[in-house]
Amino acid sequence: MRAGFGQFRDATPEYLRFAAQYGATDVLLNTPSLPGMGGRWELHDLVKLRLTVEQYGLKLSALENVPTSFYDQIMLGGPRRDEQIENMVFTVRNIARAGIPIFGYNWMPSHVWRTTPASIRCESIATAFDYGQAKKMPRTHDREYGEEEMWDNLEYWIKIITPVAEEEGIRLGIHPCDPPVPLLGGIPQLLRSFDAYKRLIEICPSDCNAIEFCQGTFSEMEGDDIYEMIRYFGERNKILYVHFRNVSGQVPRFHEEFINTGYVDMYRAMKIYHQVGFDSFFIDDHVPQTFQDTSWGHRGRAFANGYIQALIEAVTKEAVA
Ligand SMILES: [Mn+2]
Repeated sequence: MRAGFGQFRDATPEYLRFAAQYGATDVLLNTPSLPGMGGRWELHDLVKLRLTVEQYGLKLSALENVPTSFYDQIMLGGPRRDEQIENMVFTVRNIARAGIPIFGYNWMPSHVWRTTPASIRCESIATAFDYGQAKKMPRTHDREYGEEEMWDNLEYWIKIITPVAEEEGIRLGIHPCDPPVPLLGGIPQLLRSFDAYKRLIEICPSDCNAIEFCQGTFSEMEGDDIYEMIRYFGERNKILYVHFRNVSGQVPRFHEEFINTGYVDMYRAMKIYHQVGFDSFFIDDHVPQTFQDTSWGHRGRAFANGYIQALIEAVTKEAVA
């Protein structure tokens, strides 16, 4: 188990030096700003990304997300779906051939939603969500979409892309819909529960049809047990990597928290990853904003990453002792 940094777009010397200085081994880039002409990424641009990261002694272990415009019609079943599928197959093959072993993406045509932020410990600012407020927001697309048509679109895609991933030796995983509520802006938040993820992995029983395990979002799922979900998906080798962050509670209302002050016992969680033989990396995902921190959150992330490193050390040494 390893600690990584991620959630920055570009492989700049500043971010990479920061990650290396704080002892990370793995790096994840989120929606790197590559020339996406024609809605797809080229092999040479992806190879260049990996080589840049490796110059700092780090491993480019995953790419997270492509621009939503690359595959919105795949999610919604629009008229350009097949063209987008062709381009996405091209991109996924290129990510694999560039030597990047994991591609994580999401199934949220209208992205992550939050409502008014919360002031937490000593005026730190954390993002928050209140379903009551969000329900008043207007539709984000042309019409309201149905739950089952969204499942049909997802199944159609998974059945096409999984064999491609197997052929190329790349693992794909989907981030849960955040916040995990039934509907936002007229779009079903399909992957919002333990049951929904069981259904997803059963579409194609393959190591290449897996999960970008945002523990933060899984912890937000109403009525579901986070420890049980880590164990269930961990034992089945479905967890590609982990967004290791904490929240105050579950939907319909929650705010984000410091890594060690949310409702989830992170030590207990880390022990389960270790017990099930999880062998990949953790990143902080996002952190509360504190005094004089940068917008990316260098201070907050250094704290969270150090906490992750300490937990990994603790559970690993305990198991040996
Ligand atoms: Mn996440």
